[in-house]
Amino acid sequence: MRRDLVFLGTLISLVFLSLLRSGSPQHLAEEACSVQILVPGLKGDAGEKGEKGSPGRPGRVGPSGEKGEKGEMGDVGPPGPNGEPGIPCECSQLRKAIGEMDNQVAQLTTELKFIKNALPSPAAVAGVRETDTKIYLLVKEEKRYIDAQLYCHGRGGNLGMPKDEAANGLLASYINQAGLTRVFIGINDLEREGTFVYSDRSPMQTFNKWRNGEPNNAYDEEDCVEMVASGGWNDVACHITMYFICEFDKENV
Ligand SMILES: [Ca+2]
Ligand SMILES: [Ca+2]
Repeated sequence: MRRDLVFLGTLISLVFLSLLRSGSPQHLAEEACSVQILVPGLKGDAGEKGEKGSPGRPGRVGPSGEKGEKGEMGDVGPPGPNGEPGIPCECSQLRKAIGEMDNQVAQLTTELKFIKNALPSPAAVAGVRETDTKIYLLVKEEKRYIDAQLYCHGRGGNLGMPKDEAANGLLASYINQAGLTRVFIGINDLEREGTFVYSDRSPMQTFNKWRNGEPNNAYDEEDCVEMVASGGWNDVACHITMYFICEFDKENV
């Protein structure tokens, strides 16, 4: 814009000058001085730099960029801190308990020796019955046949298995003296109906003490055997509960 004004001013000055030259030559020198005043002078020195302007307004918010691709999986992190130390083994207490138990075992062994040597019938004192080879234990807990067998087996024995007249008579007197009428003994036909075996799986021999009319497999569900106070046998349902007699081989005790 400024350049255009300068140019326009120069143009007007030249036109005015040419008019003066063509119209009044005698006043040329005089007029030329006044004309020179109209002609723009030389460009001045650059002015001092202005003060810095105030910052402009912020621009409009641009459009959101495209979604970036999923980054790669990071490295495995460093291991976590160590856990707190565990409770130390109370070994001294365990040793102490074991030591006390050793003392008790020694004491019981001494007492048992005394009983066996001093008394005529140690079995009676201990509440069991015994023969030369067996020990019988009447268990006064009502259990199903299978649980009774598990109980005896868990203690290294079996349900009582009377395999001759002497053993059968011993069990019968045991039941009578305890004031009972019936107990489970270790005989069953669980595997094959009508084929009774002892609970150690040994087969039935010629000896038996079936009561009259037994075994009758009543209601088609009698696969276990009880002994009544007379010493007789009767097949009964296995799921009923009653007391029972365990037997143990002396050599295994
Ligand atoms: Ca049966
Ligand atoms: Ca029966």
